[in-house]
This record gives sequence, structure tokens and C-alpha cells, in this order.
Amino acid sequence: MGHPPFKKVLIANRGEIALRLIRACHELGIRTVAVHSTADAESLHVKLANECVCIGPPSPTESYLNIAAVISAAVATGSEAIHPGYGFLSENAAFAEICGQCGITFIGPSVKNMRLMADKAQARRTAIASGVPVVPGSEDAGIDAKVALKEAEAMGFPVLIKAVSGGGGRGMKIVEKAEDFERLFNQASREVEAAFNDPSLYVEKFIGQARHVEVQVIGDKAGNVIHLGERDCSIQRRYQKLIEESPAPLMDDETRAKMHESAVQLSKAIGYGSCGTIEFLYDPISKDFFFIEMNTRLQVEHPVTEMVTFTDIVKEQIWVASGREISYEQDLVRHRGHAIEARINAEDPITFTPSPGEIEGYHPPGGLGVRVDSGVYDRYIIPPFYDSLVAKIIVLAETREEAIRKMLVALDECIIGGIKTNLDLHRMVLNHEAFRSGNIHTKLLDTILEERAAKESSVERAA
Ligand code: MV4
Repeated sequence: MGHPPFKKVLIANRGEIALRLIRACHELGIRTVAVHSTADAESLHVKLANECVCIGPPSPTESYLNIAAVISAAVATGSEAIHPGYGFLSENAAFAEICGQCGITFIGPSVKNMRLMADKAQARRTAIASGVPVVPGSEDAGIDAKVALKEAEAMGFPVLIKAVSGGGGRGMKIVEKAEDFERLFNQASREVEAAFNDPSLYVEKFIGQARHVEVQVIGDKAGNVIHLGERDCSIQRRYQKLIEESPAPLMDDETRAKMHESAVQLSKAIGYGSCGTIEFLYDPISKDFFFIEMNTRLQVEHPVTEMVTFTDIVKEQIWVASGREISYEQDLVRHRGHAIEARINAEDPITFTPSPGEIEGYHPPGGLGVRVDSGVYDRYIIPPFYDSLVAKIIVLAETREEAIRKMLVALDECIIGGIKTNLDLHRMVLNHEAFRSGNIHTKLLDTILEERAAKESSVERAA
């Protein structure tokens, strides 16, 4: 089998992703260290890792985001590397830098690449320079509303004001007309200064009714980069993704290939040496696609790509972090079938507020082509301090239609008692004719929710 990439890795995360990372490490023959808050002492990641260290009280800032506590745990346990998962410290360049200074390998990209892509205006400029199509927008990021208005007028309304230090939709504002611009710009500037300690904004032409399509890439420290195809993540609400799938439906092979090529081009241009995601907006009518941002981490939805390509992205990410080259060439990546992921959250189906508490009765779905990534069990008490993701159900079938049917059966089989979940919302989306036709877009979930609200109020009127 040869020697493993590391002897011991610390998992700086919790929940389903901590389990996913522990699994990959153990398959590679790596020993694992779990870190946890006092609220997570009964969590599965603590039980399944080889060792565990309590790093603080429930509040994320005092535990999973506590750099000194995480680094101390790694040093104390003799961990050679830290995997940050997603969220928490995964895109914190200062943390990655400190890991390096302490002689610990950060399992992720270089600090330089993290800083570059965290600055969304710099990311734009880098994409333009590497020949990748980018949304028309301001060349110069800044804080001057008058200068920005000139640029907005040149590109034409509606425009989108975005935070240089934002990303993932945080701090975004749509501006429909010139009269509203200065007021919204100054308001955005104050808000993002408070949120990110950086008031810098940039402006882009707003692309409505587009799809959110992202390309999974993986690179190594020798400069090789391959892509593992794309995912459509258009089914989202307030930038929280609900359903993801691969391949993206109703996209012709030529456009698909161009998008893959663009993602590889940008990654190669920056010498990207880990797994990462290049986000695009795709307009299915004009078939244009535009780079919007790059995520320099492992993403929640990585399993759909793993299912259709039969690759283990986490294992590859660990190998390249240890300095090994990518284990296969682009031509050897084969895509088969259609995968869909449904994010099952503990939340109120109407208000979307979190619904923590004790799980009373738990039965995850199973069968051929059904994967469940979860960190919960029967009688597990979901703490109120973290995000509400309970499980990801991922299905793989020969076609999109079969994958949808498989998912509907899996949802029916899934029992999660004692708490509120979004299982019914998933059924509603998967049964919706627009979703089934493949004509999906970033506003579809809002539309489906409006239809539901209208139906319910008409039922009320009839009663
Ligand atoms: C956009 C856009 C339209 N035009 N940029 C949202 C998350 C972040 N990664 C980038 N996002 C978007 N950027 C331009 N120039 C549309 C989105 C977007 C979106 C916007 C409104 C409502 C839902 C959305 C879902 C995905 C992406």
C-alpha cells in the first residue's frame, strides 16, 4: 500500500464533514484527532476519531474558530496536518499562515491563493487577465459612490453592488435605477465595513434569471490542474443552497467544455494546488457564462462530483497537500450518470428558522446509488449553536429523471423524528414541473415558495 501522506491529521470541524474527513484519513491509513466544543462532546466525530481534544465552550468564536486553541491541540497531539473542512477556518488565510509557521501542513491551497481569491475584486482582475469571461463590471474597486455611479451608468442598470471582502452573496445589493445608487452604495459600504472590517465595494452588471454553475478543480504543487466537471447549484434561497446536481442539465457539450477549460485556465494561471471551485453565472439563452468568484475550499456539495466521476476529492486533496502529484490525468476522468444532492436541514419549513433539539427516531435511506453524509444518530441532540445541516442525501442514477425518482424514494424512506426538517420542501421542488424540465434558475426556489404561499392562503380563504 505504500506509506500514507501523513501519520496524523487534526480535523478542525464538526458534523457531517468531520465524519467525511475522518473516513478519508482512515482509508489512507492516517490517524485522526477530533477537536470539539463542550456542546459537541457526544458528537460522532468525537467518537470516530482516534483521539479528541476539547477546545472550548459552545460559541464558535471560542471553539471551532479559536485559532490558538486549534493550533495548540494540533501541537499537543503531534498532528502533522490540519484539515479545516468547509466554513469555520477553511478560508482564513491568517490561520493557514500560522499553521505553516508552526510546521503544520494546512490541507488546502497556498496562503497566497487564499488571499488572492478572498479579495473578490482582485479575483475578477485575475480572471480577466487569464482570459476567462467575467461579468461586465467596475475595473477599480473602491469606496467612492460618485466614481462607482459613473461606472454603473456605463454598464447599464440593474447593477449589483458587491463587497470586495464578501463572497457567497454576503453584502450584495441589487440597484434597479440610477437614483437609488448612491444611497444603496453608501448603505452597503457601512454594512460591509461592520461585517468584514473593509468597506470596499465593486459593481457588476446584474445578470437575472441565470444559473449558478460551478466547476470543481484540483491542482497539485507541481502545477498540474484537472477539472472534475460542473455542478448546477441554482436551487438556493438567500444564497443557501438546497439542491445541487451534476452534470448541469440542458447545457450543450461545447459550452460545458468551454466552461471547464476556463476553470482550468484560471487555476493554472494562479498555480492553484488544492481542490477548489470556480463559480460561474450561466445564461442558458445566450449560452454565455461569466466567472463570479472562486471558493478555495472543499465544498458542501462535493459528493455529487464524487458520485459522477468516481473520485475521492478529499483523499486527492490530502495527497496533494502532502506534495504528491495528482494521481490521474484529465483524459482518465470519466463521467457517468447523474447525481443529485438534497441538503436536509433542521429548520421550520415555513419560517426557515433553525429547529434544534433531540432526534426521536432516525432512519436514513439506503440502496444502490444512495449515499448519506450525516453526523447524527437516533437520540442525538442537535445543539443550537451551529448550522442546521442534518444530512446530505446524494443519489446516483443513469439519467436525471431516474435520479429524481431515486431521490423521491429516498426522501420517503428517510425518517427524522422529533425536529422540524425540510424533507417536504425537497419533495415539492423535485416534483415541480420547472425543476423536472431542467429549466432551473436562481430564482426558481423563490418562485416555488411563492406558489406554495399563494396556494395556502387560497385554502385558508376557502375554509
Ligand atoms: C451575481 C448574480 C447576478 N449578477 N452577480 C450570489 C452568490 C455569489 N457567489 C454571487 N451571486 C450572484 N452574483 C451578478 N453580476 C447572481 C448571483 C446569485 C443570485 C442572486 C440573487 C438571488 C439568488 C442568487 C443565487 C445564486 C447567485
